Amino acid sequence: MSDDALLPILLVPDARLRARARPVGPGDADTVRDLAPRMLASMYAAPGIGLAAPQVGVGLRLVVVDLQKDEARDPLVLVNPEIVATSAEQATREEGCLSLPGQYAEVTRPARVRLRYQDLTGARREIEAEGLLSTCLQHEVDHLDGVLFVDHLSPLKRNMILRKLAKELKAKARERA
Ligand code: GNR
Ligand code: NI
Repeated sequence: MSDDALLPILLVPDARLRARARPVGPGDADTVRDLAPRMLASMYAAPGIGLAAPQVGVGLRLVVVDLQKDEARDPLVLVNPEIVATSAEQATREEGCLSLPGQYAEVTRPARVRLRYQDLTGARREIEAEGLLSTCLQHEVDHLDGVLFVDHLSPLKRNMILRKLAKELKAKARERA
């Protein structure tokens, strides 16, 4: 199937965002070849700088990322990404998530990460990231484990954000009715 339609992005509290995704295997080659470009298109349309397969209802360890600096596209597709090393140094950055639209909070994570993954051809690759790319990659790998950026906050801040989101989504649903 080769359908260019955008993939709907699941919103909290969809249970599929809380499930652990399974590794991509040799039998998933067709699925991944079809899904990766559609995930990229959906990410660009949102717009966002990253998207994990569970956010579009697919429980596979597949992530797309593009920081889109200077409007030049530089898509990165990561199959079975794994964080293999993190810096002791931490960094705090404001995060948002397409599955929690309109919600933002400062999250502290390791400043730098080394990530192992496979590209679309199945070749093993490794990258080291810092800055926004480091934050984004950690945020995406979290999604594969059913973890959201609000899980890194205090229960008080997390609940404030979740309640605010629920209220805003309810108001939006009412507007549409
Ligand atoms: O578009 C996104 N921006 C962003 C900003 C700071 C930290 C992480 C991100 S990822 C997010 C898209 C998304 O929800 N990916 O899962
Ligand atoms: Ni996200």
